Amino acid sequence: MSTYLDQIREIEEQIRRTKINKATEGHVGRLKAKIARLKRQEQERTFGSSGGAGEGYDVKKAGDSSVALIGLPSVGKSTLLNRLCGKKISEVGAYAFTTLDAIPGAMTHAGTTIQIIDLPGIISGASKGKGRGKRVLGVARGSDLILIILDAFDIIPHLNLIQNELQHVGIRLNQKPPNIVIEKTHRGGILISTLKILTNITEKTIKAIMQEYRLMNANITIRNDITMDQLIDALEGNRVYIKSFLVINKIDLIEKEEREKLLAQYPNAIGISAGTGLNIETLKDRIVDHLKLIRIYLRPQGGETDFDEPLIIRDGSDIGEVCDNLHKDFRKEFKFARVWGNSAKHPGQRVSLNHVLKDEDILTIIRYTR
Ligand SMILES: Nc1nc2c(ncn2[C@@H]2O[C@H](COP(=O)(O)OP(=O)(O)O)[C@@H](O)[C@H]2O)c(=O)[nH]1
Ligand SMILES: [Mg+2]
Repeated sequence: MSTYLDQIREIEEQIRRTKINKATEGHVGRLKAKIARLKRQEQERTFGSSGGAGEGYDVKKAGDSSVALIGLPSVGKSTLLNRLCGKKISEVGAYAFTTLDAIPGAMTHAGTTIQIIDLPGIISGASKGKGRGKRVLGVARGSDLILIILDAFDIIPHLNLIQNELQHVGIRLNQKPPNIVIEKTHRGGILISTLKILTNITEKTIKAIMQEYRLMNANITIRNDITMDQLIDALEGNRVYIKSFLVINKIDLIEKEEREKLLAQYPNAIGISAGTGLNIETLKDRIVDHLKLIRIYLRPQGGETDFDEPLIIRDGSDIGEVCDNLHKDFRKEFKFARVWGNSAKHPGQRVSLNHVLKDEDILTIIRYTR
């Protein structure tokens, strides 16, 4: 039995017993930081220090974005993959663990091609290396959207388990990364500057947690109303922030009235039947919406705009990212660009690499040619 796990459990128990108030907050903060460190050590021990995807599971990114299907065995992930991609890609089975590899498929919808990855069923303890779980979670870390697939008859226990496992490997669902900048200094202790009033954490606790990370002299700038856990996330680093929603499958087996009652309890969920195809088009729309993709029409210098095949990129991308998307050398060879459309102050505005594009912009990139 791992001593790390014993220690973690013991500290968690201590936190549970402590009533959080102004007097105990710093103490709890330190305990939480200790847990985060122990978890990291435990992960490094089990998986090596990278913490990323394991060998054999480097699913190559294809398409405009990738979506990971996460769920326990037999909830219908493989059935759903086949349904979304319109053909049989993944084996469906009535028994657990039919899928042993991550299986990617391509879904085309609303002008985009999206990679859907069917992952082997997650089981309890996956983040600690069980059932190839670590690799599964590694692929999930690299995706743009995570769909938590649930069986309509097993929602609560599965949901809790999956959320715990994802949390444990540093995946934060539907959270914005906390806006915290930490700069080490040589003297002067810890200087805290905040742009908003902090309602969830005191300055004393911030200092206590930072000391737990051996940061005695540092400037910390906090731009939003953070919690203890978010500060620890920032100090740990290696966290990924991914969008997610729940997909409740097999609703064909539930009476209509019961269905509505059930779904009303999960506002962030969509009810579907991968088996019969019920609500699949709505699910596809939702996937595309959540990925926040935009279309960019490219116009070669002195040529015609290609309106037929827009470049699909993530909302918020700048021209530098478009360059990376087009060719590995484009960023180096970039001279300037011109944009027409929603992001342009005037038609044909001359812009640089950090210009952020908007949906349906027309873009011309001018490069130094060698
Ligand atoms: N009634 C019903 N059965 C389904 C549905 N989706 C999947 N199944 C069945 O559930 C079992 C497990 O499906 P599978 O796709 O292999 O699950 P996975 O282990 O999560 O990949 C199979 O027998 C499927 O036919 C559904 O929407 N309704
Ligand atoms: Mg499967």
